[in-house]
Amino acid sequence: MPEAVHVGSGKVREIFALDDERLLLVASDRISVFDVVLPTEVPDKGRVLTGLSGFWFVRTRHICPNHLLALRPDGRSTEVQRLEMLPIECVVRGYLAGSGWKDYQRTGATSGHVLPEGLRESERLPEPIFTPATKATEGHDENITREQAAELVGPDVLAELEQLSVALYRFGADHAAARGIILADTKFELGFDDQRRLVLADEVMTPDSSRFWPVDGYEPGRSQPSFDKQPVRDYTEALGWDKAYPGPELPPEVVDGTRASYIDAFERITGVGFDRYVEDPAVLLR
Ligand code: Q0Z
Repeated sequence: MPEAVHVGSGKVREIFALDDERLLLVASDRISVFDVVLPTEVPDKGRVLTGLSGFWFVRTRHICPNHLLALRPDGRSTEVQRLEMLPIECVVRGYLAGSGWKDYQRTGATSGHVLPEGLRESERLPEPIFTPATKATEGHDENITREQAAELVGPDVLAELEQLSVALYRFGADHAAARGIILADTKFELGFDDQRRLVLADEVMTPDSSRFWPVDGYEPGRSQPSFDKQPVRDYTEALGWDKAYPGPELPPEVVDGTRASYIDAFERITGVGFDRYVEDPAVLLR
């Protein structure tokens, strides 16, 4: 793409500059599991993630403006408004999992939210909580207290981020629950536009930025299977892989099962057939 300058890579996405005001985000079909990108791709995964983000961007405009300018006909790339990104991740948790569960077991709290006693792993929280995290360039994001977050963005911006993030999560979790998917937690990234307004950016409520669990079989007291990546986790664990680079190749039946799970999540949440989306991605934005 000669008109675009590559400016960054994530584990599974690439970012290009189109001009001073616009970026191009491209979602590949790469998949990471236990933080390692595997050598085998899952066809259409990038389209699923791009379509889901686009769906949420259009449907959450009443809560918060966002960076989306255009969804490209390939279904896996978006043109977005270039922002001054904030240095924190806006995590919202409706259920107790991952680092939130670890913090709670150690201290009874996470990011300064003191939680009721006796909660079990994966249990639904009385109310969704905002648990900001730092952005690690290498390795894992680290949960921070609201005092630390306020030092990074200022108390007024932090209060606004919390209110927006919780409102976005409630909207997404309610929508997903009605379609058989628990949105256990999710991570938002926001930035300032040229008028210092807060704008929602990056990817939104996708399986790569969130925990999606099937409602069927949900049971607190244990970790929950991932809606999308469980076939890959099960296969790689059964191999006895040590979760270090490089990861194993995936056999075709694991690739097919994983692809089907991503497409199932896409179709449940958007209500649009995936084949229709591939034909004309703009169907999602209507
Ligand atoms: C997002 C990332 C990706 C690698 C920068 N609208 C924006 N304005 C300015 N910066 C960004 C955005 Cl979305 C921005 N990232 C995360 C995305 C590949 C890293 F696709 N980095």
